[in-house]
Order: sequence, then C-alpha cells, then structure tokens
Amino acid sequence: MNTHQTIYLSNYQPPDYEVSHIDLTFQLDEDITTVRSIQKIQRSQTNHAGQCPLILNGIQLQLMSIALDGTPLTEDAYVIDKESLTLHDLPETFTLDITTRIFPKKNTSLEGLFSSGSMLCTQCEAEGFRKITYFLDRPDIMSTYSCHLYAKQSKYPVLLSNGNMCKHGQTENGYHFVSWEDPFKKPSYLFALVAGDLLCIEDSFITCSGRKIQLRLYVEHMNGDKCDHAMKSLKKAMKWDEDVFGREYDLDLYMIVAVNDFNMGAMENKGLNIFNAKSVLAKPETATDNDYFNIERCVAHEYFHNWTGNRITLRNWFQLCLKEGLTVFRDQDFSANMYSESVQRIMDVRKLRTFQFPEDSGPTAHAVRPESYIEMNNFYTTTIYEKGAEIIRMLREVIGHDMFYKGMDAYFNEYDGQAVTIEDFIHVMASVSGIDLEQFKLWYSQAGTPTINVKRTYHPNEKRYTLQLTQACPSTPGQPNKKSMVIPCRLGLLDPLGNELPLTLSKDSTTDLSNQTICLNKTTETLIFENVETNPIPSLFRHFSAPIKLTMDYSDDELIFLMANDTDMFNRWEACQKLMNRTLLSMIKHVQTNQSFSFPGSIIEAFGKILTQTQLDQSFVAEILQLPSEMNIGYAMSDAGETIDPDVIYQVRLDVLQLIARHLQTQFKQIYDSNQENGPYQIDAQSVGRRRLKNCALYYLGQMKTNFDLVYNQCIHATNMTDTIEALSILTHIDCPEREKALQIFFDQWHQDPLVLDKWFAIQAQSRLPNTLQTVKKLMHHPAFSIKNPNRVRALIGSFIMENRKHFHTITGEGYQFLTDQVLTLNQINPLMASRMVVSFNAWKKYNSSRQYLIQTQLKRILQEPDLSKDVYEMVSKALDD
Ligand code: B3K
Ligand code: ZN
Repeated sequence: MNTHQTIYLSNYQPPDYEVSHIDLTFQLDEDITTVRSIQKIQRSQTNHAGQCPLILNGIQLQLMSIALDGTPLTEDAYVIDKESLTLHDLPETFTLDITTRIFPKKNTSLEGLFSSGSMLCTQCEAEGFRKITYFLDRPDIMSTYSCHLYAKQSKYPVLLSNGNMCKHGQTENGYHFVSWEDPFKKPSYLFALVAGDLLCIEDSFITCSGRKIQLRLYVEHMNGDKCDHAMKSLKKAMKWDEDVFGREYDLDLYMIVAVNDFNMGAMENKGLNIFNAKSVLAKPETATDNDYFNIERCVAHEYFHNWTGNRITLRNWFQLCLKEGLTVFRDQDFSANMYSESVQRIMDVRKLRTFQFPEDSGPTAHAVRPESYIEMNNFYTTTIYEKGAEIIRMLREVIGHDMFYKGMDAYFNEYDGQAVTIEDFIHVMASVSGIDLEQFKLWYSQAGTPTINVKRTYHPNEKRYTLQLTQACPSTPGQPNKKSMVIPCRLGLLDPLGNELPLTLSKDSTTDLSNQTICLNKTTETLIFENVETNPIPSLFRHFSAPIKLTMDYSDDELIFLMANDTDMFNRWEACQKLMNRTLLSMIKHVQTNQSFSFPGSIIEAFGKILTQTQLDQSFVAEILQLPSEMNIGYAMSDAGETIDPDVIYQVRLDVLQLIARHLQTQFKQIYDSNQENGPYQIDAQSVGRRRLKNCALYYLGQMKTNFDLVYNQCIHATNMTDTIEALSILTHIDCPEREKALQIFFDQWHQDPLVLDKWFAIQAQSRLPNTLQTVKKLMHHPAFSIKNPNRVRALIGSFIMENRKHFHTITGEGYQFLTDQVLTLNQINPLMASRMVVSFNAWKKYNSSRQYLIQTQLKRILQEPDLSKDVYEMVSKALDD
C-alpha cells in the first residue's frame, strides 16, 4: 500500500521557527559517526505565542540525547517518528542541543553522510541534511554554520567543511580536529563535509577587486596529474562571471573534492564543492574531448551557483528552476563564449530534444515550476534544468540583452542573502525592463512543448510576403487546456542566392519586429513583409530562439539550400536534421510496407559539398554529418503520429550510414588522412574540431568491411583517449577478432582506472551484436562491477537502456525484464538511481501494442514491490496512470 505523501506548492507556509546559527561537532568514523548539533532557534513572527510545535526533520538517525536550554529532555518531552522529532510549548528563543548517531558505511543511498572508498563525504541537496541531524531541513531556513570535525588523523588527515578554517589541532590517541566557520547564511542543503586521505592541488585567483582567493582541488593521491584542466576551468569561470555578470567570489577559499561514488555530476556546497570524480579528473591519455568539455562546463556550473543558488537561494523546492535553469543558462553561455556559439547551441538543442521534449510529452511531464511532488529528487529533471535555461534565454530575447543584464544586477542587489521565488525574479526583470511579463510567466506553469505551424504566401505583384504562424500546446497530465504563450521567433528571409532580404514589416501585421525577432503571443500571428523582391526562403527560429516544434512545408530542395546558405549556422544544421529525419521516416515507411526506396542523390551531394568547404568550423561540419540518433528518429516517428519501431529504425539508419559511406569514401578517407594528430594533445576549439571531423570520417569509413583495419589500428595506436574511444565504439558493433583483441588490450591497460573502466563497460553495453544483453548480464558479475557505484551503473545499465534501443526493446521483452530486475535491486540500495533508470519505461505508449503490454507488465511488477521507495513509486505510478 502506498502511504507516500504528496507535497503541494499551494500549501507552502513560511516556517514557524528560524535557526540563526547551528554549531555542529562530528566524531567521524565510517561505521558510527556521532553528531552533536547546537541550534539557536527563535519563533518566527507568524508563530504568535508559540502555538505551533517545532517539527524537525530527521531520517535514519539514532537519537542519543536532547537538551533544551541546557536541560536534558526525557522521552515524554518530545515525539519521535520515522521522519521527524516534534517539540511543543517552546519559549520565544532557545537553544537545542541534540546528539545523534549515523552510520556512513551502511548509507548506500549516497545522500546524507556516506563513505566512498576510504573517504567520508556528504550530499545534502535536496533533503539529505535530515540524514545527518534533526533540523528544519528546508531551503528557506538560512543559518550561519560552524563545524568541528574530529577523526583519526592517520585515516582522515584532511577534514573539510564550508567557509574558512579557523582552528585545528591534535587530541588524544592519534585523533585530530579541524574547525570551520561559514560567515554566509545558507540553507542546510548547502552544508558539506569531507574527511579523507587526499592530495591537495593548489592555485590561486586574483579577483577583479584584487583579492587573492585560494583554490584547492582535493583528489586521491594517484590522481594528482589529472587536475590541471579542472583548475584552469575554475579560473576561467571565475573570470567570466566577473566579466559578464559582474559577480566576484566572496570567501577567501574555494575547494573542490573529487569523489568516486556520487549520484550526479557535482554539488555546489558553499565554498566546498563535491564533485563526481568524472567531472574533475582528466589527462589526454584517460579522458576524451567530451570529458574535457563536460568538466569545464560542470566546474563552471557549480561555480556560478555561488551567486545563482547560494547567495540567493530558493524559498521552497518548487522554485528549483530559479537556481538550476538560470545556472544552466549561465554555463551554456559560458561554454558558447569559450568555443563556438553555433556548435554549443547545436549541442544544447540536441540534448533538449533527446531528453526534455520526450519528458514533456510523456507521463511525467511537469511544469518548470511544478505544482506538487512526492520525492523532490525526482524533480532534478531535464525540464527544470534545460527547459528552465531555455526560458531564461527567451527572456533575454524578449526584453533585450541590455535590459537582461541590468535586470540580473538588480536581482543580485535586491535579493542577496535571501530565499526567493521565480515570481520575485520575473518581477525584477519586468520592473527593470518596463515590459509586462505576465503572459511570459506561463512558461513556468504550463508543461508541454508548444508547436508552431507556418503558412506562407508570396504575392509577386505586390511584392508582399505573408507568414502566418499558429501556436498550440498539447495537453499534459493535469493540464488539458493551454493558453497562448510568448514565443520569440528570430527570423530572416533569404533570396535564391542566399542573401538576406531586408525585413520591412507592414503595419497590417499583428506583431512588431525588433532586432530580427518577433514575439508571438496570440494563437495566430500574421506577418506581412513589404518590398520583397523575390519569393524568399524563410529561416525561422534562428539559433533556436524558442523551445518549440516547428511545422513548415519546406521542400527537400529548400532544406538543402538552407543547409548550404543560411547565414544562421544553427539553422543550417537544423535544415539538415529536418531533411534527414524526413528522409529516414519515409524510408522506414517504405520498408514497413515492403516498397523500395532510393535515397535521394541530392542529399549525398549536399553532404559531399559540405565536406569540401574548408572554411567551415570542423566541429560544425562533424555536427552536420552526424545522422539523427535512433532515439531521435523514434521521437520524430512518434511526432508524426507513428508507432516507434526500433528494429526498422536501426536497420534503415544503418543502411543510410553505409550508403553515405560508400558514396563519399574517397572524401572521408582524405579527411581522415589529412587531420591526423601531429603534435601534443591540445584541447582548444580547433584541435577538438579536427579530431571530431577526423573521427566522424572514421565512423563512416568504419561502416565498410574494407576499413576495419583502419579502425582497429587507430584504436591500438591512438595517443589520446578520444581517438581510442571513437575507434572502439565503432569496433564494438563489428563481429570480428579485432574487436575482442581491442577490448582485451583496453582492459589490460586501464583496469585500474575506474573512469576509464567505465568506458569499457559502456562500450560493450552499446554493442549492436546479437548477444549483447547476455554480455551485459555477464558483466554484472564481473569483479569490477558494483551496483553501489553510480558511475558503473550508468556505464553498464544506463548505456544499455539509453543507447542500445535495438536490444533494450527486443520484442522478447528480455530487455525490459532486465531493467526491472535492476530497478528492484537499486530500489533497496540507492532509490535515486533506481528512479533515474526506471524513467526509460516512460515512453511505453509510443511503442506497438506488444511492447506496450510487455512494459506495462514490468511497471506493474515494480509497483507490487512491498518496500517501494518514494522515488520509484512516484515515477512508476505516473507512468502507469498515463
Ligand atoms: N544542485 C546539484 C544537484 C542536486 C541533485 C539532488 N538530487 C548539482 C547542480 O545542479 O549543480
Ligand atoms: Zn545546478
């Protein structure tokens, strides 16, 4: 029976008590840690005469003692249950002194205080602090913290917490202590501590006002040579936030600790970021360009949180997007500034389409500011993060760049040190810009991806061109009807030579144009352009100016034209995506109905042309040449009202890859040969672009038997991990002796490096070879596999379900059964990970009836589990409700 409680935004009440200061003392040990917390508490103004009890959150705590203003309380003085401790009849201000015991090694949820290898560390967001001590564990309780850490010196020589170190010394029997003081008020979710035997890599940064900040990276001793990139990234991020947002770092010390067992990428604890080792450690021999890129982005993201999240925090968890959407927007902007605006945008949009659009059209679709949740951890979603970032980007488009940055300044000034809401943020933006943002706010409350349908007419005699854009938003769970939204559309009109035509909007149009952007806000808008000399080709939603799905009756030739000529690079890529999706879908239809289809020569020709355009950014060319993934083709099918057919998708995509490879092999070979590494590994945009294009060429070449040697040789002789992995991920699909050899060599070389070993697991799980599920099951018993390590789980199980559509969706149902088995195991060990995995079942209604039946059976099986976590229960019950 489900007894999990739903929390509603509409029930939000300000806290009845405030905690001005909390003083924590830890006697640290992996088996039993003792936590003493002394809290200074006062009634809040709304709690007249203290009629409201104090209900402290606490989970899996062993209460040892509790005292009120120095007087120990007996058991009849409080009520304790599985999740809380309640006290009645309290004075106006008082001190609570609570001692609890916790058990880090047993804590496999990796939330609260847990052990990872020989170290101890914490993860408190969203509600992990309550696994450390009894507290008002909610983000609108902001307190100053002092923290005293005691531990055996030989085992835990390094003891860290938030803020500044203020005291340290020896105690008896080989124990020592370190005291930390954080001068900034913070919510409990930003508390952190780390204890371990760690190497410290040090550097410093001089801020814009001339302050010297100590930067410290703490890693396991063998990883000292993998810190350079993260440190550089941190300094770049610090500088960028000063330059672009005028934000200077506040404490004198900034620490990052790398941890092997971590549920997500990283955590922005004040002054003491805790990172998944994957998001910190890199050297050319062990990390790919992609890893390098993710590290830079992640370090920047957590750093940017210091202002958007920490200095200004959330009133309640429903406001999560206020810090996450905004911070993702900031890290995207940062990355775009570091490399290429258009390639960055392409990558961001690809991510949005692969993860967010499907979420927004499935059973767990929710508004960027959700109305309710059962388990908050389930709401760290791509909707809150990526769609949240899109909303900020649109806001900048709608109010203009200048106003946006002015508005940000005003936001920082007005709300520094407070726990606020999305409403507050938008209010500042509206008052600074003088633009009414009431309708714009619908982006926060309406779920679903809007669609835009375009009709166009050219009147040659009047030289008039009309575009009629109609918006709609599909219904989502709990939201059957949607209102029209504010949708910024950046656009251009191209003449047949590819020149931009001047945009003169007639006053009969229903909206205005500013900076090549129009803001749609009615169901249908009509744009009438005057003095249009020739029938133009429109380029709409340039740079993906809004997260929508566009329907437009482009011909193949127009798309090929835009692909070659649009002045907006994003839309060149977009035209190619449209063209490929359309062609692939049509081929799929033909295969399903046993008809023949010949792939248009014009597309191959267009690809060939792009390969010759040496002036183009090589990363961009590689992006254009990358076919839509099987997953994205599936979603395109479903958008077109078809049932997703993973087998045919796989076959057709493979046929097209081979066809392109055959036709363009000479060019691919030439690109491959002329872009070899010719010096030490560099991570600048140009070198990355060169490797990407070279490996894209290898990918196509590797589709042909005659080139297997080439792939194998790169795999064996590569001097950097990017080239090794690119080759190995081609080889993994090929049934040849070289495959086994390459995998064995890789294992022998890297089995001691957990992050590289993850790649070995992932690559095997991605294989299209027929017995892959058996291989995956076998690998679950490999001595190096551990279901307790999230990176390993993501590498093996995650790669199989996400990137092996063919085998996961095998019509025997074995893939589904496998996932269910893993979800049920993880449900006991690490509910957050279990819940992350089970969402792969969400799209079940988009498959044919036999697959639907198979998945539904598994979902029901999960729901029957007697001891189902909140996390999994919430996801599965929503999936079944659909
Ligand atoms: N704020 C953390 C995510 C916390 C997830 C809690 N389950 C990392 C980030 O977004 O920067
Ligand atoms: Zn974040």
